Amino acid sequence: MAGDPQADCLFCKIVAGDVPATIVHENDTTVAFRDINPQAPTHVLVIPKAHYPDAASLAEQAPQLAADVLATAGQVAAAERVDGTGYRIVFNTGGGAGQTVFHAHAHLLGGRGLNWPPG
Ligand code: DGP
Repeated sequence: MAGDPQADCLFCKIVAGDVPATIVHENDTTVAFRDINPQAPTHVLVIPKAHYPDAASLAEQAPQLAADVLATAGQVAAAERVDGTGYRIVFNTGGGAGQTVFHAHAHLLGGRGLNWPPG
């Protein structure tokens, strides 16, 4: 069923506590943890606890949960004190765009200058 945990999903394992992560924020529906390969001084991944393979399917099938992910990202940005200088929220969607983990996640990037367009 949509949203159910997937046994072979790394981020479902982080949600379950079966894979360790540096969690910076958690609520009933979302978890935020530091990226293992940070691309900025603040690089936090914000995920829904439920499994959806990408941002588009999340928004289509669970729009309130997509909103929760964005709200959590904003709260983490404030807690990390990058809200004043600006930050970026990125959803890589599809392998051609660099998505490697197929559990929807927002990259929250901040703490340095961010170029546009992104690479
Ligand atoms: P993407 O390439 O957009 O699918 O982003 C996946 C991100 O997940 C990537 O920046 C690296 C991060 N990542 C991969 N494995 C782990 C892990 O085991 N722990 C943590 N904290 N991050 C991971």
